[in-house]
Amino acid sequence: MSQHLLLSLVILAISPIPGALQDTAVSPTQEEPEDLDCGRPEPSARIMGGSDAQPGTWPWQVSLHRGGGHICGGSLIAPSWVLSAAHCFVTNGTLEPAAEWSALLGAHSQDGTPDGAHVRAVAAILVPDNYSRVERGADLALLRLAAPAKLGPAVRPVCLPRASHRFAHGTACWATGWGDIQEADPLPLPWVLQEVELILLGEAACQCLYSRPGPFNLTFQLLPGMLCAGYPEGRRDTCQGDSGGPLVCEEAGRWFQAGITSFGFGCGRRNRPGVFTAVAPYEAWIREHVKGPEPGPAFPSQPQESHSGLQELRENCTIALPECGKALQPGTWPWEARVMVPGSRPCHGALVSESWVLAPASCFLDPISSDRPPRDLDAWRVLLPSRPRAERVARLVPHENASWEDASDLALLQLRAPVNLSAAPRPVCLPHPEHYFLPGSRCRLARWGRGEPAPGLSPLLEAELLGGWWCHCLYGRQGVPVPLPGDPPHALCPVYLEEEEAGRCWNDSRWSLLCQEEGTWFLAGVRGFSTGCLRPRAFSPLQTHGPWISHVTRGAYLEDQLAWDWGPEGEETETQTCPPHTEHGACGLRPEAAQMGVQWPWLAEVHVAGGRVCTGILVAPGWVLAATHCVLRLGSTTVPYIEVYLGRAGTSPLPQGHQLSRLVISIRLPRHLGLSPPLALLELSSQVEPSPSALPICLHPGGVTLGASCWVLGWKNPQDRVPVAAAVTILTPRLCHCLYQGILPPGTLCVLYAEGQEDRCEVTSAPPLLCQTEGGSWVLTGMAVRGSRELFAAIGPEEVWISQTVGEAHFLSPGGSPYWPPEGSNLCHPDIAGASGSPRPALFLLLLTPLIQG
Ligand code: 4AZ
Repeated sequence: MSQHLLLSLVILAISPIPGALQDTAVSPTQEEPEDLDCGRPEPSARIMGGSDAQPGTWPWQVSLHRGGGHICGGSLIAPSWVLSAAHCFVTNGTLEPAAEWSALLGAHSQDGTPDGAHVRAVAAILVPDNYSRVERGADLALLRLAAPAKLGPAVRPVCLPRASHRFAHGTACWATGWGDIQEADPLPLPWVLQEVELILLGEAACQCLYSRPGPFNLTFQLLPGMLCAGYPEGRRDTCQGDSGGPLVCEEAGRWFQAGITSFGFGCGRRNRPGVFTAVAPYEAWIREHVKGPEPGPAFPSQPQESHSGLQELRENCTIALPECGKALQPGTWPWEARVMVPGSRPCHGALVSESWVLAPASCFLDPISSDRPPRDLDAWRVLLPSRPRAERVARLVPHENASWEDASDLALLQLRAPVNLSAAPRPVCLPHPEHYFLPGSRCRLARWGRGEPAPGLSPLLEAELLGGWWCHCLYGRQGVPVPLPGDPPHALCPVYLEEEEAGRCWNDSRWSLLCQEEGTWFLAGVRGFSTGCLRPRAFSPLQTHGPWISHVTRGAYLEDQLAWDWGPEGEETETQTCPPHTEHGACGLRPEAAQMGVQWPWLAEVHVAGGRVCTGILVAPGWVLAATHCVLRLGSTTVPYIEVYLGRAGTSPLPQGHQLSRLVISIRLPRHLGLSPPLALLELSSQVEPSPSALPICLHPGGVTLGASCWVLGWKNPQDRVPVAAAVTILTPRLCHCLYQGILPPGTLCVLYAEGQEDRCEVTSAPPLLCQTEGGSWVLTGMAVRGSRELFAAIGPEEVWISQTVGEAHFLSPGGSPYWPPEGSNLCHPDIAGASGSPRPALFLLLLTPLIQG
């Protein structure tokens, strides 16, 4: 359907009721000749959460077709006139040609044409001049049929209310249509007309519900000429495809059309009732435009309850709270379901509604012959918390793409009888597809599937959710842009707030990720994989599966986001990509704007016994590189007691759990560089989990590449150790050689500080030289030479030593042009040689050199 209004972003707008309507308003006391019997179905006798209508119950219901299919609903108001919604016929501000439309009258199902049903061509479509978009109101249209409808038991007009009439809020009315039965879930064959009872909500109640921030953090201003009907708790509602159809209320034995289905925020969502165009305010407009020889619409007088004005004032604002995801204590999950299949270990899943349990499909399907469904469902049992007896299983519905390896390893099990939901068991909440779990959300693990965790592993671990950029760049697929907030993420990543306990191995256990929003728990991700023995760090998001789950279960608790502070990431709208990974994973990541975690994830403080603090750089999960002269006393033969801190940004406060420390258990020196080599590799007592506060930097075998920008990273003050970066240019080897008159050991880099940046970092801590490549990776290029601000021991030439020592150093592939353009002469200009004490005048000379030499 082209009028795709689902989740249409709703804007704040107040526009006055169109003046034309008021000018021509008809006096309520004026008696109309009652030329048409209306609003009376033949005596005898979805819409979301609705049910099949009986044939003939709603004889004014019209189905409006274009291109051979049902697009919108409508209502017959006179033999030649159908009332519908403007948005069905206006695309990009243009009214579609009437000739493309036809009206199906007297239909009960869209499948076949039963007695009395007939089709009429549409001769004209009229839309109010002030209609622009649904959220701005005036969403109504009049359709003139090319020939009058054949009135009969299945085809009769509805009554219209007069402009003065107010339908009392709290009235139970009915909406009808062939629209979707849930968001993105079309009405199945045989397309029987659906009916649903909806309660009229007063303006104040509706505005109150729609003023609560919703997805995309937008609210909606209810305008005059709109009315709401539904329930704060949602679940019963109109949906896409019902638009233009009628909302009718019975008064004095006749059915009056109170509203035209217009829009809403999704379908059946909590606190998001359907919004309808109120028909009464448009009496004058309808009368004015319905012309012709046949009888016009009927506006029979309606008894008006006198206190309706007061009702609006008395109405209170009832917000519905989620019915899912409530846990009294973390760790005792009231939705925890254990599926017992004879002959295998219990499979852990989650209760998602009164009758459905979600669990991995791989628990139940044979990976080799997964197309063969299990036959012994009779013997299966489901154990739920606080239930005296095990539940029996009626049905197993594997995800259509269920396989052992991918993120759709999901199956739904239907219980034979629904369970009574109380404190326990209670279903967990599931996210809608556009759900955005805020960075920093609090999460925990829950058992998932059949893996047996090693004793002592605690799912009670508390974690914080990483921002989308970090999660995607640490674990995401390369070359795929970082999903924007509101787009489904590829992964959800928790960072644990407790230190990893050494010696525990998380291999072989499977977990799901529960995340909390305002005290309500969501099943956010499943199948967290762990690499090595580390804790599971990337989960497959469940949100893309929400529509499948609600399609199968028809009752799962899908919830909108409950927390809204999007922070800087939410405002980030530019698509971003990630720097390349190496064979050992991500390295050298640093977001443009500092988000959660530290700004320099690989920067370590190396605390040497005796009080000295040196700069260190994490080059692998268990290794830090530092300048030898800083960590080892000259001539000393014993390894000092050294502690390494990661995840610190000086004294600035960091979220709990982001700081970690390790002891140094060995120091390796590159002996091939002589007796006092400049670089030292420090082996840590245990590896660190990659995170925004502890992530190895990248290395580059060839040194620096063209286009890289380089910095000396240190701290200004050794006491508070707040990191500072000074911009530098690395000088060409020839200039370096000339400046220092060839006295430098091979592999020494010389830098020139940007104007005014010379004194930013103090030198006794031996700061590193870093460069950011054009691809975005941060590369460790050098470590400071003792006592110098300008000289650095190059890292690139030590690739073999580093790789052999640490095993998983992140050497980027050597591609890329070198940093320096080819140099002409090897000779030093006499004025440059010897100017090493003051590199700035020397650089000046360098720039002049071609001229001098020329
Ligand atoms: C639609 O897209 C639509 N839940 C109609 C009604 C509602 C939402 C969407 C109200 O036509």
